[in-house]
Amino acid sequence: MSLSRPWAALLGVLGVGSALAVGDLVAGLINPPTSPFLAVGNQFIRITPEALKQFAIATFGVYDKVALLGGMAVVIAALAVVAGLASRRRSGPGLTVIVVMGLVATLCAVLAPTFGALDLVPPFASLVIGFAVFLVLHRVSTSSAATTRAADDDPSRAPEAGVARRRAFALTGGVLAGTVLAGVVGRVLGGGSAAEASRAAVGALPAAPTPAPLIPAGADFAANGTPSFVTASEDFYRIDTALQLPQVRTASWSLRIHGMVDRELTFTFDQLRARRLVEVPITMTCVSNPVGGFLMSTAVFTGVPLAELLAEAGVRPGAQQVFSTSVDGFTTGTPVAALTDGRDAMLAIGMNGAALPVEHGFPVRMVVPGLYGYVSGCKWITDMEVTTWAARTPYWEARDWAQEAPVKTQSRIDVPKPDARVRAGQVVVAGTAWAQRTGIARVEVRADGGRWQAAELATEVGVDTWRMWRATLTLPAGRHQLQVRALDRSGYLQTSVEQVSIPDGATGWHTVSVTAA
Ligand SMILES: Nc1nc2c(c(=O)[nH]1)N[C@H]1C(S)=C(S)[C@@H](COP(=O)(O)O)O[C@H]1N2
Ligand SMILES: [Mo]
Repeated sequence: MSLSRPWAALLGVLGVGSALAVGDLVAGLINPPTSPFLAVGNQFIRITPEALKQFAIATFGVYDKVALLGGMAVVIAALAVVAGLASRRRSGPGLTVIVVMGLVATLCAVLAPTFGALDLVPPFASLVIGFAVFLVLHRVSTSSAATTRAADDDPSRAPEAGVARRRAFALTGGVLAGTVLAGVVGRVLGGGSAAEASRAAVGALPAAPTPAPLIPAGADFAANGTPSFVTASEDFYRIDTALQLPQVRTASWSLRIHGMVDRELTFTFDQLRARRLVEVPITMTCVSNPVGGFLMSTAVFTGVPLAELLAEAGVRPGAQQVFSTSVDGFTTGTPVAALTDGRDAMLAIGMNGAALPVEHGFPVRMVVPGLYGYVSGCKWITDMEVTTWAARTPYWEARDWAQEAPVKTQSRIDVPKPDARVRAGQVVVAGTAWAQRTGIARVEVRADGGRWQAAELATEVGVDTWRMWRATLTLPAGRHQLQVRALDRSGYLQTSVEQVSIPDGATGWHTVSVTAA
């Protein structure tokens, strides 16, 4: 007996929906990131070609992940409706779609870099529940439709048809309610307060014996419109490949340092915290930061010097990179030289005086001044392998980004904003410049390709942090093009050659058009 179209579509949605909800619930109970929905999304991110990724970031910006999850939900819902509509007579087509989806989710689970056997449980539960729900609802519904049809011909069977119909409605309603409940509980369990609770328990950090120098009052020109010298942790930029924030508790966290070392070392969180800590203001920059962009921030990081840990482990001759792995499977490759040349490379446990925020890598991340984040800023770090470049290829290097990625000397105009209207005459122009490891020597601005004029520099905090600048330009009424360039202490003048971010960081002079009136 054939089901009505809306009813068949509803069964398709319930079959697939119950599978997803149960998958989330089971994952929530054992390991939230293994939710089949997220596992598929994460696999999608890993295999997306670089060009599509850049397009998604350009189009959706920080909402790229919301867009991905929303797009997936739409595609899955459409498939579910089609599966239901194709099953108006027999359950075969719908069951096939559910099995294929279950197998795809299982495959994505297996392909995850963090895969463990237990991760098979959520997709398996999804498959079994989705299959059973669809099969049973389909049976009950088709038999109800058949008795209703029979009652049309033989009115004496009307009570029987009524019972069958009520049974089908009750069961379907029950499944709907169960699906919503499982989905909500799964979301709550997976939402992750585990790390927040652990972070709260860490409480205040021990006072670092070498506290960060107090940031001098003249370190920024925030009053003129530049960012504040230290970025509030909530405003610190963020780059994550994972769809969901890893939830790590200090109690179950450990770090292993191994590979080309004399002694393999393992640390618990308490052991790290008990070591000599340093507190250093460091500017972090993303290689994807376009000229004039804002994918950079500055914080005072508290942590354990990496040079000390590596000296204890004893790095063997021939080692080239420290290949770090996050609990979410993300990897970075940092040149050994950058970790041992005296700069403030550290395993950070604190940021701006508090324990590391969950979104910035709680409980421990790597921070290396002077290198872009993708080769140095491994968050939720759990493993460091001292090795060669040939032996291991880190996450972004496998996607055509450069192996060596020192932060390039750059500068940016923060005010006036692009296309701003300013009052003709004396106009204050202010912004940010950076030349990590060497420091900024001079910043110059000009209008309309005219004479370069030296800007006033804010008080220097260190060579590994950004430096604010300001200048006053005379702009007659009309449209003007403002430009900035930096000269660093090595004598390098910021290039005017325009280059995009990939493979090793954007270059060019930041140019802003304004109208004076
Ligand atoms: N586990 C993990 N660590 C990571 C990343 C990531 O996606 N996952 N992104 C890297 C990149 S590209 C940058 S620029 C920095 C950004 O650090 P933030 O999010 O704290 O600003 O983290 C790095 N560490
Ligand atoms: Mo980045």
